[in-house]
Amino acid sequence: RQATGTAEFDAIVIGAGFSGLYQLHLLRDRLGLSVRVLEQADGVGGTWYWNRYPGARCDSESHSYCFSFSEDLYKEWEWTERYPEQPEIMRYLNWVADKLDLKRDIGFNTRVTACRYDAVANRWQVTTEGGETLAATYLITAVGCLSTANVPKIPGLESFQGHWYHTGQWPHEGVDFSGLRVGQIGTGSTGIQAVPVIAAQAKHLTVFQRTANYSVPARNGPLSDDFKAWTKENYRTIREVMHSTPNGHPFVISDRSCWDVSAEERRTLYEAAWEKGGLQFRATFRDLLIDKEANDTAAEFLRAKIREIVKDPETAAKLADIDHPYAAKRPPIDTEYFEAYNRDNVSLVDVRSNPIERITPKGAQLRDGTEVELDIIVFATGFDAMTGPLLRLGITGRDGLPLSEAWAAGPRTYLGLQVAGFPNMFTITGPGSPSVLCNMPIAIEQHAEWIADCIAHLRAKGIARLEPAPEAVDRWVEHVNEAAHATLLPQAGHSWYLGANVPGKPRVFMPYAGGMARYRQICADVAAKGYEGFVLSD
Ligand code: NA7
Repeated sequence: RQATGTAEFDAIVIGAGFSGLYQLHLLRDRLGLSVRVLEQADGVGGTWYWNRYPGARCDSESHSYCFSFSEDLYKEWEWTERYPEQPEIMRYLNWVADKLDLKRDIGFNTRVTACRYDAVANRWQVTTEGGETLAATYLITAVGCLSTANVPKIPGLESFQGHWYHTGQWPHEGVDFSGLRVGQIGTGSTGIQAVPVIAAQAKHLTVFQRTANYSVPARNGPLSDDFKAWTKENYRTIREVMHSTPNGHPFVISDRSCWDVSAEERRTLYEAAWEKGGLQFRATFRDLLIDKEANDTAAEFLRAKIREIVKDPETAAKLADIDHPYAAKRPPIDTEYFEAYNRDNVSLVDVRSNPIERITPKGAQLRDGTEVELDIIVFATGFDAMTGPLLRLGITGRDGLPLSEAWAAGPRTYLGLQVAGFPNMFTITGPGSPSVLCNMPIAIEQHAEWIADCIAHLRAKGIARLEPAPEAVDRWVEHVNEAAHATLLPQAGHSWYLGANVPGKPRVFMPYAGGMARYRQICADVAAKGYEGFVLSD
């Protein structure tokens, strides 16, 4: 700490979720840098610290939703279920943080309000809500992609006499729904997890659906001792698979085309995938995400399942009225989601045809004049994804350029890792990276390792600053666009991949859809060519 009161470090990392924890470990314990992590919560966990809503569980399988950089760490932890539940992930991340002795370098309850690049000193000046000032050569944002809650501005919400909650800002003490009339807005991955759990407790649950969604059963359950032993014995193979597939999951996407088999065989394969459950459903054929007609066969199979499960034909029709290709939006997986609509205490309102016009003191007023009386409103309405968490950090780069201005027409990065005009700032899982289309820890490990290697290079060579050349950013943005348009993903016009869920947000397809394995290779090549596309200066 200097006389000015500014605490000086080599690197400042913002966020203490999976990304921030691993980045701290790499920079501090492998490179020997002085590092400070700033975290607004009072504990580690990031996304999992905040998302404590009923049914909160990861869609990646537990043996893949963890760090795999250390064989010892991987083998020492024991998961209990096929998919880890929020409290178990929190236990895991706290265990990792303690094991690697990370907490002593994390400032908790510390919200960053501004990050300013000082070109003369070549330092990032960071200010916190509590009035602290810190400075470092390297600024690394580890703020996650889905951490800025999107609460729709429905008129009258302030007049509501009941309680309302967003799933991503859930009270730590939980919410007791017993005997209460609950309204849930949103049927994305989160909403689909929450419905059956809330329905089991509430007096009545009304689900307000704007966009119907596919879902495949998760088939969650306790892990057998045999499986646990198998994951440990096969650590290397599992890691190799996760590193070689486009989505970082521990399963292989079939190299079979949907058209290689007869309609009957196709049905048998879909049926087997449905029984097996989980995200693997989309791996049934290699062309499901690139060939619309191939996708239609999966989509129709899944719609038929909804009609089969849901007894009331009118409700089934609303749930199956899905307007986008399967997996063009993030495909949810569930535990008894569609089954929940067979309960007497669950009803579905299609708010596309009959929107909520306003929230009244007593509930939700629909366009057709109906007032649905509610005691609690649950907003499962998602996030200002990818750019939201970065833009709220108050970042200004070279020549006082605010990030919000640099990205006024949508995010522009090189490799999702750096922004032109923001020297020595690195964005883990930034827009333009494949992270949200990938099993997250696999993407995070690659980003954090690449950043650590890059910083090691700069220090070894005595290079003061690194930032992308504008032409490299142009080329990457174009490549991200091409990669998206080679798939069906942009066809889901209302997805958060496009920023379409937040009114006024520029519509840019943000994630890199070219696959994690390909991306890993591109990043490695860039580094091997002396950080091609970056400007390195003294
Ligand atoms: P998502 O996937 O963005 O889903 C949000 C849901 O909320 C979706 O059904 C939206 O409908 C709906 N929504 C949003 N705003 C409104 C308004 N104003 N009125 C009615 N309905 C609305 O977020 P999740 O939290 O479920 O999942 C985020 C990620 O977490 C997920 O992808 C996984 O990676 C884990 P829409 O589709 O926009 O019409």
